[in-house]
Amino acid sequence: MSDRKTAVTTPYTIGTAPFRPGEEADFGGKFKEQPGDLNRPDPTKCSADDTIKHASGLVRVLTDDGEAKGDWIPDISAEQLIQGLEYMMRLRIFDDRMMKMQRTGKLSFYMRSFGEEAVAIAQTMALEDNDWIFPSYRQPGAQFVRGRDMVSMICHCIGNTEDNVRGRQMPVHYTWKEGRFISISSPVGTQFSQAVGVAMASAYKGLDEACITWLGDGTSAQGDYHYALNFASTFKPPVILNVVNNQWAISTHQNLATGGRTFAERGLAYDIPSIRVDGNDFLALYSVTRWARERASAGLGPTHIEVYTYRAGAHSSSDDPSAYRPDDEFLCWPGGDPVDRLKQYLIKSGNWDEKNHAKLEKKIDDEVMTAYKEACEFGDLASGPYPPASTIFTEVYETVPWHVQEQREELGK
Ligand SMILES: Cc1ncc(C[n+]2csc(CCOP(=O)(O)OP(=O)(O)O)c2C)c(N)n1
Ligand SMILES: [Mg+2]
Repeated sequence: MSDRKTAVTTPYTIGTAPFRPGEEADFGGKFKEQPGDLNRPDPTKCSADDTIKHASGLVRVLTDDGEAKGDWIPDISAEQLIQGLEYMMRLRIFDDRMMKMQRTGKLSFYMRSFGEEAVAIAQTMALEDNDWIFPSYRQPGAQFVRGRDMVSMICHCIGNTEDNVRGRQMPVHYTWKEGRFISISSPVGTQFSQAVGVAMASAYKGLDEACITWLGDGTSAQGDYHYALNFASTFKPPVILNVVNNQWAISTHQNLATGGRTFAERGLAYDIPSIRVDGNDFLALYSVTRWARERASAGLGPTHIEVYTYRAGAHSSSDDPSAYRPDDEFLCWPGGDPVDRLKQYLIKSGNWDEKNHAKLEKKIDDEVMTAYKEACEFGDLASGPYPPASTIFTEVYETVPWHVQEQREELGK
């Protein structure tokens, strides 16, 4: 892997992208790290020192031949795995349809989770129902696991009268109180400290309610990441802190953010057990997250995880990756496609087949289109209706401050 090129001539090595448009992308074929390389430490006793190898290595379960191997094989049934596959398929089909809506002027903006579907889905499935989710814009899939209705998600993306945040958020910046899915913020990284704070409150109240949060490789350069790790290190609350290293922060490659070490290794300096996991391996992700959840229940506090994956799609509907990377780079990613890898594993273990897969794909696509039509009954982007202007002033403060009241009166709403 030639991923340590130098951006400028200095006495130091400053990382840049391994391949640029017009170059041939080549990540060396397969990962050198293999399932079975790393042990699964006892979650109820593990210290940061016990994870030194896990922070620089890569926890995998699925082999290159699509079998499960090693200490990290999770305790999960075939039915649950089929459910996980269905959630991932739903997210991918939903994303594809919504992206088409954006391209035809029916949504103002959109962001896909393409290539990273396993992340939010496997990790949320590994949690308890009363755990709190502090996502970035790349984890809307957690809502499918928690059972959010697609119509309500589309109403939000349109910003119509049934949008549960009344147009106060950009599309895809979901919030869903019933599912303990905390509002996604546009300024990246704020969720990390919030998750640690809520986890501290949960520990203080003696509740077995963990928090999970994610931020990107680029976002880990924000102070928010370090504030959160510092508090997590000091107070040891039940929190799962994920850095999703999907190789890119819009057009900036992750090599520029690390300085050479892995993202996972940074957690060791805060004395937090830290694990690097193949983010396209559903079984490995589920297993590592379950392990972290067991640590939280046992009162051992935080776990820091680097989810190693690849952003296969554009950053957002406003981005054109052909300006900064080869178009087919994602096809060379050694982690492959998370949906296809779980599908092949289920087929190989005799629990799934192509016929069922095609049938399910068609069923989900019909569901998405039916949900879109239903959502438009509450207003479409071109002609509304939209939430009334008065909602700018409501549902934010329990007691409306005088200056907001004054502005509302001035507007006459
Ligand atoms: C505080 C802040 N700075 C900059 C931005 C603009 N911005 C939005 S996403 C993004 C890149 C984030 O990349 P990464 O953290 O790797 O997440 P990914 O998109 O890859 O999931 C940037 C710079 C922002 N939204 N907020
Ligand atoms: Mg990124």
